[in-house]
Amino acid sequence: MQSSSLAALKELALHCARSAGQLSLARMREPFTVEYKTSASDLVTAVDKEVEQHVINLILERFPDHGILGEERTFVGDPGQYDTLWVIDPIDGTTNFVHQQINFSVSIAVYHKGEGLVGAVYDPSRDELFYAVKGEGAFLNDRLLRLERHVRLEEALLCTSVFWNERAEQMGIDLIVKKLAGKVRGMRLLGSAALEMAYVAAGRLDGYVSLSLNAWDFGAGRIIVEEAGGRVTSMAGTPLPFDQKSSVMACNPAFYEELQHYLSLSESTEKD
Ligand code: 2AM
Ligand code: CA
Ligand code: CA
Ligand code: CA
Repeated sequence: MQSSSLAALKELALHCARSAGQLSLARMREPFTVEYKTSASDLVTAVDKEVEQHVINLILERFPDHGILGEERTFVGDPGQYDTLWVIDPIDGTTNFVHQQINFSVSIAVYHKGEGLVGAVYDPSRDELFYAVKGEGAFLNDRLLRLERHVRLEEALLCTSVFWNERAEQMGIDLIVKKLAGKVRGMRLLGSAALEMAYVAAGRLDGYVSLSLNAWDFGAGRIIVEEAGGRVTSMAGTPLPFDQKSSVMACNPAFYEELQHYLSLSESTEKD
């Protein structure tokens, strides 16, 4: 991948993130339909689908030979067949979009043969764009993000997304919420995994843990956290996969080993 094309990918990814965020803000002010996907706690709106289609159109206009893996599956084609794959979540935090009208984001990542090149997470309600380019660092708007502060686990502010369903206990929710919460300074739940990972890169949170996420949830956040100097793996310490759900931990490097050791205790449990 030549640097000129990396610059073109960055430019388009940032444009897509901003444009999608503006579209979701505009649509939020009008009535929109809300449907249940699998249950009353798993929502999708007409805006999720419209924004995903909008981003796909922007990408294919410029790069017709690229593939797209999006949560709403608006792209026709097998994402596994493309060297360059855009991994997108048009609205991450749909429940927040519907209920709070804040704390949601657009997540856009570009991968080439499995390597993360560009990640962008845009929070339109605060006009905050978190992004990173492989080897060029991570940024919040124009500010460089570096995780330089040494944080001990006891001093850490952690964030998690847990699913409050009947399978939560089986998936290890007790380990994360009851036991881990007792070891750290504080726990938060914001409801947008992409934004929570971006906040780890920005030092607003020291770590993020989830029992089960898809590639579109963590695709951009992983690149941004790593470029800021953080660590991102599954709770077992393995690289994150594209083709199946995975647990995710993203954190300040200072306590990565300690947190990973702690979380690996629940990694053998069944995933959603
Ligand atoms: P979404 O809003 O794009 O669906 C909420 O805690 C976070 O988890 C959000 O990032 C949300 O993404 C994601 N999420 C919601 N339901 C999920 C599920 N059943 N499995 C995995 N991730 C989910
Ligand atoms: Ca969803
Ligand atoms: Ca999501
Ligand atoms: Ca989504």
